[in-house]
Amino acid sequence: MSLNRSADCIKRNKIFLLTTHTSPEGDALGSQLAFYRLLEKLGKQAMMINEDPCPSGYEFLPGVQKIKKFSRKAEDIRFDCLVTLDCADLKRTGEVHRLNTQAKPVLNIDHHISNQGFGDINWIEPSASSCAEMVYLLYKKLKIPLDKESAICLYAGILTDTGSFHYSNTSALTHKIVSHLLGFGLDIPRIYKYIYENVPYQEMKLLADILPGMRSCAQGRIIWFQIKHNLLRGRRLAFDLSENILNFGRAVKGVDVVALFKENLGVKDEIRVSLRSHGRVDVNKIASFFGGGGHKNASGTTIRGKIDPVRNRVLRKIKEAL
Ligand SMILES: [Mn+2]
Repeated sequence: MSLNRSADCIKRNKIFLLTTHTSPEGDALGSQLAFYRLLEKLGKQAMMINEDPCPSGYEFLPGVQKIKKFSRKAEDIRFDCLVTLDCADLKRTGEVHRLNTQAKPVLNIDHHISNQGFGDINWIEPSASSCAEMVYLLYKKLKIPLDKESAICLYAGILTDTGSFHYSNTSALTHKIVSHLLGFGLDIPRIYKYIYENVPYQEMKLLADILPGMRSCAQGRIIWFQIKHNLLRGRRLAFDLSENILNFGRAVKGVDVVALFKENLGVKDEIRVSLRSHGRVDVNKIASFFGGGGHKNASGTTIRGKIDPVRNRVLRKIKEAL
């Protein structure tokens, strides 16, 4: 299995560039930082470069200040292997994959079912709750002892990707791993508070402004929201606004699919679509139809066009799948 090949790849190479997806969240940053520590413990050289900065809710993660922001100047950096974590395709890294000017081997470690295996070495585990769970297995495989710092990073990844252990991706193995991580004396209430209960007042007001726009269709089986770009006005948010809106929709009685349509800030006529399902509808299939992907119960895509026609096309597709 590809865990072995990933372990071999790590042993074989000396200098690594680690990256993850744009708009990074707990699993992206947690698995990247834990992987970085694993390399450090093996005496390897590594650097971390991401397209987007770390949201302030994750600034407590140990080592996060070592992550550099992508810049074209980095184009002459040298490495033996590019590692992508939690990225369903290479585009999800933003511009960072362009740093691989010498076409060095790509190690692709991910748990998205839509991942087509763009790497030279691919370890794709759709049954894993999170990429962090996979990085934990690498620690085991390479017999690298965990420490409190790596445990915090892995815990943050698993916590966020399982919706605090209530999504269907939460397995017995997930809890077994978490049980081991808790042995390092993690301050659970503090971690939870940093990630989920740390919303600046003005940002919570923003959420409160969007919620009245909630709409339902298909006899309440679809709930949808939209965010027009003038609402955000280029603000960098400290919390995951989209995730909070989607969670709100998930809680509605009788809902099968929640959809969020967000006008992208940087690019005109580009809509980011996020989908969540309670399990009856495979939203990875719907996102894949529109060129995106993800998981069966959580997926997303970016579609060119104006928000109204894009929304109508996607809602029609969801209705077909109900
Ligand atoms: Mn993930």
